[in-house]
Amino acid sequence: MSKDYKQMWSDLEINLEAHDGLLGVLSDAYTNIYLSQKNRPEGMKYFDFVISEVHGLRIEEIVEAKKQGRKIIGTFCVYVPEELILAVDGVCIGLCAGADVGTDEAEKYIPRNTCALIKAFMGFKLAGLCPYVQTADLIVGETTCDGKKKAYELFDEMIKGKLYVMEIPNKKGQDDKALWLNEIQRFSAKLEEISGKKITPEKLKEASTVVNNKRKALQRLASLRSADPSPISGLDALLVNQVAFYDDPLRFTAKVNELCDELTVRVKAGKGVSAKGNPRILISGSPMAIPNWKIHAIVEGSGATIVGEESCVGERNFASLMDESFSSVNEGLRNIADRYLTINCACFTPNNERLIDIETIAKRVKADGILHYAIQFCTPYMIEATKVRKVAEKRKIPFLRIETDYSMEDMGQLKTRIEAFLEMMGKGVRV
Ligand code: BJ8
Repeated sequence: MSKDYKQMWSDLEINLEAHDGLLGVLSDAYTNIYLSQKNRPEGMKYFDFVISEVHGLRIEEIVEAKKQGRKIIGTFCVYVPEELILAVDGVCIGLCAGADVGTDEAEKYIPRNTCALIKAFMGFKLAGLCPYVQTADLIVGETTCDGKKKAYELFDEMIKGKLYVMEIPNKKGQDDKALWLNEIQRFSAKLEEISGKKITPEKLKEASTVVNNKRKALQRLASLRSADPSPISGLDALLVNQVAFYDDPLRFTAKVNELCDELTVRVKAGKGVSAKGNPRILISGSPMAIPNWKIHAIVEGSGATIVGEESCVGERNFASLMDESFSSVNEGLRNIADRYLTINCACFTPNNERLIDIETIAKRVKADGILHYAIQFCTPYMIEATKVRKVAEKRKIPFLRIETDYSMEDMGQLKTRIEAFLEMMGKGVRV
């Protein structure tokens, strides 16, 4: 950290002692997993800095934005339209948590067999360890999986009624589209109410361009990973995708594009993070919120390279752009509704489009194997794994299904299974 933020954390009612412990663990994990990698692009220095200041400088910026009257909106799902938040000059922060924190406390409220992501967002709040939650003026939940939907009811009491829930349909028919458009309109009215600012066509256009540019930069990064050898490790690419949820969008986009410029030079020179022909793995499944680096660390520590993530912390977050050609707010809201319904989350039924996405990505990144990752007890993704297996079979590449939580207890067992999976590479025939 560049300076002492104790007073700021104390003002935000952070549990200082436990927080020091958390930052220590995070810093050790980052040093072991990230800084020990060889041949990292120079452009990753910015992201290293962001992580070192994850509860420092960025929080200071957010506190400052709040002082200037901007509203801080926390979200848990890529279905919540960032464009609308920016259109009222708000700050959008992704709040999902990827660490085993406050679990005992969380389990006093929710069953043990709840997914680790839900336990973590509740645990971080109960343990007084998340300065992002503390700064939020509004936290947006959504009706996606049953676990989240019901946990939000309890979470609302913990955050003193700051929760707002968007209804996300479970299907994509005409009635569902109408419901979803109505939800977008309701959310935009809520944002106007709490910010005291009107969404104008100009503001919405400006916001759409900012968010689309961020998506384009992430698309560029994703496509550079198609090169063999990949110019960047899966771990580093995952980190960039995680940082996308809470960094300032303009600065983030500029830094991702700078990184991509460097990676383009690497690709032209045939340089990469591993040897040409190294096993290339596509990860598909539940989101990996920061600092969930477990699977990437094991796979890449075992010698393979992760070349794509079909995940909400990955392709599902940036694959489609919003149509910016609108001339009224109503038209813009329709375009937002259309764009967000292209996200193929396992909470929808049927969800065959996700399988098409996985096949397309696997082809583009030249995946030698698909590793399906589900957070333990994440029923939607655990069940869809059966269908994802068929995509791998169709492409005649190995498939591995993993269900795990945030603890480190199963590291040895996972390593053994992943190594056996990697040994199968080369037996598959690419079509
Ligand atoms: S659009 S994936 S961000 S809902 S891991 S809490 S699904 S039990 S996070 Fe998600 Fe939006 Fe869908 Fe994406 Fe439930 Fe599964 Fe836990 Fe999950």
